Amino acid sequence: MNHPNPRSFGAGPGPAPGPVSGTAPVPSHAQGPATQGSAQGPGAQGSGGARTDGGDAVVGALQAAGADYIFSSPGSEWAPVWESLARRHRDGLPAPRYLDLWHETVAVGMATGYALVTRRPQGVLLHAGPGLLQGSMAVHGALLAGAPMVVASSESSTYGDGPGPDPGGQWYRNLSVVGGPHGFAAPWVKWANEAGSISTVVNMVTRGAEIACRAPAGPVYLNIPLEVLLTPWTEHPIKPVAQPGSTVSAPSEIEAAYAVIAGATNPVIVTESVGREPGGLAALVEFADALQIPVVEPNSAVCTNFPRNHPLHAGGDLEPFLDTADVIVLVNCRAPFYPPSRRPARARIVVIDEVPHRPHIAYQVLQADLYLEGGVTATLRALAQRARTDGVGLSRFAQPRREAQAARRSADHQALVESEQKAAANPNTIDPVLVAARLRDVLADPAFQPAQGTPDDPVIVDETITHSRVVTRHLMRGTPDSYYYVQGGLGQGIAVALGVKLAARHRTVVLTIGDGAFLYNPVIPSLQAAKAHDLPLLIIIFNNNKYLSMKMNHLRFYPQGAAAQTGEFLGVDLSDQPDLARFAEPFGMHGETVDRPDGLRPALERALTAVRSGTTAIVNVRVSR
Ligand SMILES: Cc1ncc(C[n+]2csc(CCOP(=O)(O)OP(=O)(O)O)c2C)c(N)n1
Ligand SMILES: [Mg+2]
Repeated sequence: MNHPNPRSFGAGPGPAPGPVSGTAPVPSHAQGPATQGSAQGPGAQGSGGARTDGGDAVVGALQAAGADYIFSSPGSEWAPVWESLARRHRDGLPAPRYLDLWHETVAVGMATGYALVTRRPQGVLLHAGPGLLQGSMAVHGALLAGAPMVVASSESSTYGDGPGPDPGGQWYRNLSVVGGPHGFAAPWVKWANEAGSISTVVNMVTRGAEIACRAPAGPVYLNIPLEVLLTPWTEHPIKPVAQPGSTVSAPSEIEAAYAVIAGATNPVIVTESVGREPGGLAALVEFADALQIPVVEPNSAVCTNFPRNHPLHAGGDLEPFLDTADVIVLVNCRAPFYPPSRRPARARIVVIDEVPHRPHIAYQVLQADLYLEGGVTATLRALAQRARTDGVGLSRFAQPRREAQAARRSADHQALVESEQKAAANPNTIDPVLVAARLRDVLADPAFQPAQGTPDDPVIVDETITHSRVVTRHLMRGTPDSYYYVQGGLGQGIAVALGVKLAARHRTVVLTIGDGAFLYNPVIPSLQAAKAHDLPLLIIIFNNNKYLSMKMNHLRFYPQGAAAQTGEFLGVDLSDQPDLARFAEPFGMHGETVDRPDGLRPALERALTAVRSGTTAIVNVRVSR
């Protein structure tokens, strides 16, 4: 059924696709929804497989790429996909599961959360240029988070002026964008292109999925014109996409790096995202243990990388090490120094990262002396193995290092306990530290564990701003995939948490979020998705009634300015917000607002009980700062 399509890649409308065999021409200026010729109907048998169309090719290609889900925020171009899915469901044929979602941020954010946990590329269908624009902030977030997905939407190639099916006048009048949506998607995805012909659509989807899951993983975008989706296609088996191969560092490179690291007196490891790699957290533990090197997980960490309770965890601040360390090992650490030119006084810098230079980062300074660019998990294991066979070089340093780290940890633990005691001392207002500490305790309390099965291993998805350090310090644990900081712009947190829950239904998923961030979320479509797809979340709002970060930023630039003198801080006030817990009501969810410390723990217990019984709970905590 393939027919020549002379259109070039790129922007211009070009000639219309050639005649579609067996398809009666339809009026080209009709403005209604797309009309399909009868021969394009599903299930019409050709000589080979079923005669379907481009929609089915997309579904088949996503299936072959291993997508478990298609997350969609609908548009008129997707009728061919819906038709394919309806046919596959009717005929008992395989297909990715399809979720209709009510907002682009929800579709993309859920794909992000799901891909973060599974590390597999998913399909996301949005509507034309406008739907892609609406979802673009979340797509950018997926790029920063390293979440693989194939995002697709359409453009028209005929605008109704072709002999083929009529796309509908909205494409001509409202939807078209000069250069095509792939033109404006390009800077915030890994790869953007147009699948301009039915002949290439399957391989374009495959190629997109394969690119998406290569390091650094991220979203790709494909413009699949509506006319391509409506073009007849003879179903044929699509080869399943193979798993990516692995990259490894040469033994000589490992040896050179090992010599530098093992020869150091005062080394430190820094990581932001080793936990994103399959087996990365365990491999880092193995490596750090083997060489007794402390691990700093800076505040820019995006996921769980190293157990917080491990004796070698050295907190979230690299600064104390910067001028004393003689070797700094950066493991998946895209932006270790700030300002970027802040040079460690004397350390040699070993970078372990499969792709150290993230193409999406505009400015990046690693100050490397040595690179190990093989797969990170394998590299860390090889270094640990090398250390175990060595022993001699290490023994003279191990003891003093261990002692220094033990002293650091004990001081840090003391400070943590004191900050929680201080937070608990005020009987009238709720300090944010108290929220994180109580939440941690309730989540760990055996009385609130699931009735049967394995003990819970909660996942924290964090979209707080000024409270994010409190969350990581007092709440983050360190089992694999148990913490994610929402990347990019505000407003995706609920969706990302839903995607995480979709991939980890047996774990409690907690969203910690500021009041401002909550208000940026598409709350109604997000809660609808939670309900419709049975994805109960525990949502904890750190509500300080303002955009505190904006005020802090203002004061940083103008400490004695007019705003500081008069108290007129613009861009800060959220005092006329409604009671955010009440958004739960129309969905039959659990919601409560807490403003006194003694009410906190019982409220968290009730909320967790609701979540364990399958209902999303929103706890709106009025915090003192
Ligand atoms: C989409 C988007 N718009 C605007 C911002 C800028 N911004 C960063 S933090 C912030 C305020 C967040 O308020 P809240 O969640 O209440 O946290 P708080 O500052 O009070 O800790 C804003 C508006 C952003 N990050 N993303
Ligand atoms: Mg706030």
